[in-house]
Amino acid sequence: MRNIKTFFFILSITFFALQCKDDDGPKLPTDPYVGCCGTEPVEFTVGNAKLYVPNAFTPNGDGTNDVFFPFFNDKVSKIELFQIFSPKLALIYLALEVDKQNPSINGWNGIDADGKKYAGLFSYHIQITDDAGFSQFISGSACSIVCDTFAAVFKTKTGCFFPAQENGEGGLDASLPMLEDDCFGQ
Ligand SMILES: [Ca+2]
Repeated sequence: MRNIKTFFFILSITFFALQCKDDDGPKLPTDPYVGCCGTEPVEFTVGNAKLYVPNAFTPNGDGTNDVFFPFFNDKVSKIELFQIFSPKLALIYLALEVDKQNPSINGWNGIDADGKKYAGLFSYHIQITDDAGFSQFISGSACSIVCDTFAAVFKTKTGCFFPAQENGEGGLDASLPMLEDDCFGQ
């Protein structure tokens, strides 16, 4: 009997201790950049068309990497349904068509559907048609980086490719500088 009482006493103490541990102190905010800069491709081929879609951008209005949009070569005839979704598949941004001459005007500026700055992982879907009429959807994921304290993780992350690293022909030139040292902190 005594042993059973002792057992339940220890059990209740353990349960209480675990509960205390759970409520112990303020919760740290979650890193919004988990999953950024993965192994997914940033270059695509659709028939004759070639595209580069960066997987990171920094919409802080400093004139560098501020807008998210696809880069492409001169074999693209049409870019339609440029869609941005949250990880929970909520539509954040939609452009029915991307202007071929000036694609950045239809790009996404990092503001979500509620008018707030969006930080972290998102997915995109884009319909491309090449100059022979071949049409295909491409999709992938990328990250919006607001230049806060969490952005320091990008100082050491590898595999992040920014708009500034486009090669001028719808491809990536990873040797080009990303031009983002200020955003990631000193
Ligand atoms: Ca920027």
